[in-house]
Amino acid sequence: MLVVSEEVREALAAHRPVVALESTIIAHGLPRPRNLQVALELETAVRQEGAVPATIAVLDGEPRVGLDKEQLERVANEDAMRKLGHRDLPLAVATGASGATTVSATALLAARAGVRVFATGGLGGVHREWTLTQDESADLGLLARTRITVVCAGVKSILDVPATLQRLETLGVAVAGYATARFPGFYLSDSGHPVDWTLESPDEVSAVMRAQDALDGPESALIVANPVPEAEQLDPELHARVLADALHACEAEGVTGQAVTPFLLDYLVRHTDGASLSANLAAVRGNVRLAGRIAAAWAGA
Ligand code: PSU
Ligand code: MN
Repeated sequence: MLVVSEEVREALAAHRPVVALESTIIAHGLPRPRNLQVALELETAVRQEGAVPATIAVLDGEPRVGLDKEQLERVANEDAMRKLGHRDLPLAVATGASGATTVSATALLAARAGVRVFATGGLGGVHREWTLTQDESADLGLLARTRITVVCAGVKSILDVPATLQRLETLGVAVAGYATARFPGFYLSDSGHPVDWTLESPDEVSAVMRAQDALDGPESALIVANPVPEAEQLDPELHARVLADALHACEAEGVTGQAVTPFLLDYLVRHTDGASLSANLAAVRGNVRLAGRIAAAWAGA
């Protein structure tokens, strides 16, 4: 049922490094036409680390692992691209729909294809209004049951960061900071919350992956939380001020449910003069490069 591109299939068969990339960030997380440029740029960054990129999406009901340029263009530009979490996959397949995959759907498809390392921007998590809405991303539950290594820059500060860390603990998902003892804050190098473990090199990450397999515990993920470099982060004061304003505006305008995240992200981009977008891209770029190096260490292990 999975359509794995020839390049990705050959790389996996030869035990060469492969990095899975999600597509929701392209279809729904970035403005056009910047989104297509970023999609191509991220694939190039993976190649520069000596790994093969495998961007994942569902096109006309076919879950695809590894997209060509034309297929990437469809993901970036088609209005009919849905946002697919893992629960949506059978529905999209059976109805022939097309959609970009979130972290949960990407992790599931990557693992089924035999791709062990996955790079993204930020994970979904627990929303601040959880007590009213019970809105917690399906990313967390899926990562508790999928053997994959996800390189991310933490979660966005528009979410409830400590609640998200607590849920990851409860669900039994391993979390390690990469060269930091602090959980990154997506736009910021430090969310203000600690992590229990720090890994210092791709080899060390790869050793943890081997230990996960050897221990044969529940099939859970490893989250490698990689901070955006301090020089490229959003100014923390600007971040705090605009985030507070955005949360107020959201409440004042009565924005709720699925509309909350796009509203807040758009507000941040508009009220930081694009600085939040620059920090966002710097974070994703760094994650993709690190994932390439981890995939190389894993392939050589
Ligand atoms: N965080 C970002 N940008 C994104 C997402 C998260 O900074 O585009 C996307 C990811 O694909 C993530 C998804 O898996 O949002 C989570 O959505 P939800 O909360 O609906 O599960
Ligand atoms: Mn959500």
